[in-house]
Amino acid sequence: AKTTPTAAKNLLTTYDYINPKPDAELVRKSIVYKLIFILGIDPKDATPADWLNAAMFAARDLSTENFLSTRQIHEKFKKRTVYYLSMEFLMGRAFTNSLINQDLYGAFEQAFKELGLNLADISEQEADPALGNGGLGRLAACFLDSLATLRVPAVGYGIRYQYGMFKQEIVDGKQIEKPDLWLDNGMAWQFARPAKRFPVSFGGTLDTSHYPPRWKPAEQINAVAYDEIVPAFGGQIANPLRLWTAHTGDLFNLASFNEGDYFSSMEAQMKNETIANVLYPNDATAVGRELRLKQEYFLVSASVQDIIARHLCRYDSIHTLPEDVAIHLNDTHPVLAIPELMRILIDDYYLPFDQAWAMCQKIFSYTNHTLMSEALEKWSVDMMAQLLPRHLDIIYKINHHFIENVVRPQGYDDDFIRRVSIIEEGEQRQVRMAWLAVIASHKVNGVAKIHSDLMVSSLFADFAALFPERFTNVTNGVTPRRWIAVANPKLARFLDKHLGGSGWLTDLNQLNQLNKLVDNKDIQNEFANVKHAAKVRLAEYIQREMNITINPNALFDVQIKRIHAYKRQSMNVLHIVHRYNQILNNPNADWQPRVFILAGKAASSYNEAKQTIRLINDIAYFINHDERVRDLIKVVFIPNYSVSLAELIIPAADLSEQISLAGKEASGTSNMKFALNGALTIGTLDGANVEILQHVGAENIFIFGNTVEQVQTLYRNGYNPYDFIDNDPELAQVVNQIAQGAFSPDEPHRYHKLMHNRDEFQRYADFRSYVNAQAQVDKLYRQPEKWYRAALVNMANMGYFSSDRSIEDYCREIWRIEPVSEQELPRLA
Ligand code: H53
Repeated sequence: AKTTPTAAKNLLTTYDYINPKPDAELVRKSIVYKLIFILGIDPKDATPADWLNAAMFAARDLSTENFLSTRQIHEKFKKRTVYYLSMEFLMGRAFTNSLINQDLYGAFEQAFKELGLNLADISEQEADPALGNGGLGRLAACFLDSLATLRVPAVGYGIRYQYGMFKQEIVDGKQIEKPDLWLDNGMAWQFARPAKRFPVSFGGTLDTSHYPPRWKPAEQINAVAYDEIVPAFGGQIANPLRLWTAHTGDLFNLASFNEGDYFSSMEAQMKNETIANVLYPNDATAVGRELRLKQEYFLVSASVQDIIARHLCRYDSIHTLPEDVAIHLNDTHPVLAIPELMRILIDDYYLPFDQAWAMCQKIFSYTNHTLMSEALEKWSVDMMAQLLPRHLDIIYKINHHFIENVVRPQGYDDDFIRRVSIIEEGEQRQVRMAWLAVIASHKVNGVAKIHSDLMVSSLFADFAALFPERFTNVTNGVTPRRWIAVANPKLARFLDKHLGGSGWLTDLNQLNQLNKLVDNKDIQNEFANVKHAAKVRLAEYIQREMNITINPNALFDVQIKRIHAYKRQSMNVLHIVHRYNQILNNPNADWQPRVFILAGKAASSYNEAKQTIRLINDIAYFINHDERVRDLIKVVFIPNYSVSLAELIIPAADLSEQISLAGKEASGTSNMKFALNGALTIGTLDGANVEILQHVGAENIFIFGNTVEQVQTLYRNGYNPYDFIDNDPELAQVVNQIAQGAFSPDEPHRYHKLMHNRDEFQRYADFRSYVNAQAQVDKLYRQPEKWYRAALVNMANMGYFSSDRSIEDYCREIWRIEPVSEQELPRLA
């Protein structure tokens, strides 16, 4: 039972205890105090990492009151809350972001100066928590920033993986995966909550002789919470990101230990701790392994139990849950939350099935992030029966209810029923998680217009016939706090100056005002200087870390994202080699120097992606060492792509490569970050590129390649890559060079398969149009006035792509959530 001393109770119900903004002196004292009394380190002996930890504790103190009072406001006004469930959160470093969001950067900078240290260097010590793979995880992080900034009552739920995304090293051109020990230096930013723990059960048997059936699980482990503060920009509000870790201390078998059997004393403990151990390194591909299923259930079981506990603190009945709670499913990964909530409502609260189901349909909503069949999660019925027998039983009941009460009454035939059934029949029966998500949710959204349209016309066409009103679009967005203020401070100052203050940071449509300045030569030059400074900063990094010299006056052509065949990094390579050939053929022509920068990780089991990385590195080595090329081409593959590397690279880009095959990239989000930082896009009519084109105008973007319709026609007619290779001698030359070992003389056939596969993603069909678009890029870059004008137009029209707009859409159309109002905010003393 909780006991709250009266004095403390008063403290938490009045708001006058909120700190005034500290000055540099107070900050300095606080940092030194933390160093001595929290970390137990003598300032004389402190390393930069120690100073960082001390400063993070000091900064955390300054958001903790906001964090606690935000919770109080939500309780006091019974604010309907959205719970965002995601297997991935790619938060990036927390420290600088929190200082900027709380307007404390200046005070900390000054405090460190007085200590004889440099804030920027200290910030570099922070580990970048890579608890995600790519776009989906980073989107979740941008959304948390916007949710807090817009004062939306929201909690993120995820897993606190011991090992995040692996650390990528490049050895002899090949990707090597090393463990990422992000917790090694401590994690000052998170509060451990040892008292917040929920049991999570697995396996065992289901006794159906009772109603409700009794699940007798075979194992149980505890999920324990860690809370990370997500501070709003502009202070006052801070929301939690709650990350679960597996606690297995009670599984330690003291009896066997005492008998000297050390290994078996720890066996159960070790087996179960693996649950929160490591993130599966697959992006947009399903894995289908038992441990992954366990992880997914671990996340949702702990989160749903916590959500119900929070609800019952405010209301004395479970029946009000749908008024109080919205649960959002970030892709199918957390879809087991549906049968888990059903189980609790039926088995623990004795609700009838129909009533529990009606509640679920009000509570859940689901975002689909991909149409690619290999990414759609399906779990074998056998595996589920083993691991989660009660949940499988509930899924059968949901399916039965859906088919008998929804589908059949509308007169659909057996073939249709087979297609929409949650259970896929076949040699191995499987549970289709996306189907379950659609059937249980009141809203299902795609992440860009073209993707949402395709979702309704292809993947979910049958469901769209059943419930058309359920489907909607929310185009993705990115937070300008991280992607301008943190990543590109010089650009932020430029915008402050020309937009009359920093209002754009929370109202990105203000960038519109730049439209009237785009022809101003001084402003173009000023922006060109901002860009140049970012390019110098990146060039220094590449020199220092990779010992490669690049020229900051060259055009920086950048493709950074997960390595995946559909994203077509290998088509980028075709263009590089083609350009190399052209330069050798015609060395005295007036070539535009270019630096090709690529970065990204390949899933450990994805051979083609790993080969692509090796090819890029082989080509980089070969071309960078060919003296005939001089400085006209440089190729750099920067290892270990991460959020913090993106913060360094994106501001420095002139050209943003968004070249996926049309219809395959659901949205993309780096496309938005680049344009926001004044890079021009070369891209296909895919994902959010289509909307970027609409916003910036066709003169300010390089669009090429086949449309979705053309791609589908090619597939339908039996796509043959040689139709394109054989008809384009320059393409044939490039393909043959790579396939026959021009860049891998030690192993001539290394890339034969990569070049001569069935070209599933139609690189060869789009090659010529890509090369032509690249020629247009060179031409425009040679006219700096036109280029920087176009860059400014891009920035000016990016307002729509703020994640604040996305979150406003979700709140209005999907979650029906109201932010904390001005009146509900505590008054500052
Ligand atoms: O989600 C991004 C999209 C992007 C899409 C990506 C994604 C993942 O990162 C992981 C799994 C998945 O199904 C999709 O590939 O196009 O921008 C955020 O919506």
